[in-house]
Amino acid sequence: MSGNERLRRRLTDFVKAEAADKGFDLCRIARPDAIPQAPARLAEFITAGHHGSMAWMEETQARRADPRVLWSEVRSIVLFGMNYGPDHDPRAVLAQTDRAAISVYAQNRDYHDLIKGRLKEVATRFAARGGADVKVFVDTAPVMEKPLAAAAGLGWQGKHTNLVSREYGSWLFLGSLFTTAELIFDEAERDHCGSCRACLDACPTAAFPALYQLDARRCISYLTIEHKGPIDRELRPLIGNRIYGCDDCLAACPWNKFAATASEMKLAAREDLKAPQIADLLTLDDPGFRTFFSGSPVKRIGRNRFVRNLLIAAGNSGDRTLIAPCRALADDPAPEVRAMVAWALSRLMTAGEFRDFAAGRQPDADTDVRAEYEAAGEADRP
Ligand code: B12
Ligand code: SF4
Ligand code: SF4
Repeated sequence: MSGNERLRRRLTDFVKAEAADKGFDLCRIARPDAIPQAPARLAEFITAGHHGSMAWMEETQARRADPRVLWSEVRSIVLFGMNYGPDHDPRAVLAQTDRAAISVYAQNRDYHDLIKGRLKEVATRFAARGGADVKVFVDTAPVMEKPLAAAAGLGWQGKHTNLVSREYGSWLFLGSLFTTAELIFDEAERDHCGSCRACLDACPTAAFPALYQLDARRCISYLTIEHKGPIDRELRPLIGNRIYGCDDCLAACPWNKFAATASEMKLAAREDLKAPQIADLLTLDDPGFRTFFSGSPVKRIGRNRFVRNLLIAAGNSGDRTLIAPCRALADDPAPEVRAMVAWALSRLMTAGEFRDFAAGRQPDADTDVRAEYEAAGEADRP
């Protein structure tokens, strides 16, 4: 073994040991040129409009598609996985229509802060040891984390497009460390989906136009978290009580049976976020929302979009006790809230009750809200 190879081996062992020490469950290394199909597939996704209103995907396309465009000096990419396996079946809450379903990843503190913090610790020690430059990324940077993680062998991209691991199933957060150091590359993982299509069949909104492809515009995760405008009327009933993200395709994967519960205590679910009452959450004003979701990723969408999502869940609940808390929001300052009050009440009230309620109101100043009242009044109901 040459001196150069010995150094590569030492640095590779060092970064993997540091990763384990900082609580990462998986750590493997990819070449910067390891994802040759990614640029064309990303281009296809964007050309088809599957990114919806996430304009940042389009703006960062060149850098995202190729790590060497993001940082020309990168020589090795270290991929990290942290298991966030739940200790309960996240689908159980979907049958409790008076409750709100928050996706597993958002049931405790924001994973971005946790993982970024740990990655920075690894990066600092690695840079001091190897004298190389480093950059760390989690989620928000223009890095295609899933194909890179698959190339490094953390798992494979399942038909639901997420990375699946033989040890942790679908429940892995990803992060990366780019470095100018030459490390020893790992082998890619092969696809273990076989003829299974459980994730595709589990999707409530039929968001997969083809195997291994997602149309984000139909995905509940996109609709409840990323999408700011009104949600299509025909998609609203399919959202059920999912108010922040969705886990259905992940939870359906048979590889989860090998998954362990998250060992990182900071990723364990907050009890009060496992199945909160819709009625309670509807009463949150802006300060109340910020306090309740302090440190949580849910805070990111702001109180108005959050209440918009809750009103859709209320409208889907069939629970007439939610009429009063929905009515209480009819004059909310946020038009997206007032608009969804119209939709929710039109679903919870009888046609006569809704007609009387709507007739007793001044026409709304906002055109979208007026349109909701008109559409709701015309809906075919008892
Ligand atoms: C944009 C985004 C979203 C969007 C779009 C999702 C998507 N699938 O693209 C929305 C808002 C919908 C979303 C939702 C979710 N997200 Co998200 N998201 C991202 C983000 C920022 C970029 C993903 C991206 O580049 N998409 C562009 C598409 C083109 O790339 P792709 O998904 O890799 O698509 C590949 C396949 O389509 C494949 N392909 C295409 N054709 C074919 C054909 C064959 C034969 C094969 C084999 C493959 C193949 O090639 C493409 C390129 O590699 C990443 C973080 C990051 N920086 O990478 C997190 C990330 C993917 N999200 C994550 C999570 C956890 C979620 C949710 C589970 C959250 C939730 N519970 O609500 C859902 C899951 C929904 C789903 N089924 O994908 C995790 C996934 C972890 C993992 N184990 O994979 C990531 C990696 C964040 C992180 N750091 O942990 N997300
Ligand atoms: S997260 Fe939910 S809505 Fe999105 S693709 Fe998966 S099952 Fe479908
Ligand atoms: S549910 Fe089946 S098809 Fe989907 S990712 Fe898991 S193994 Fe692959």
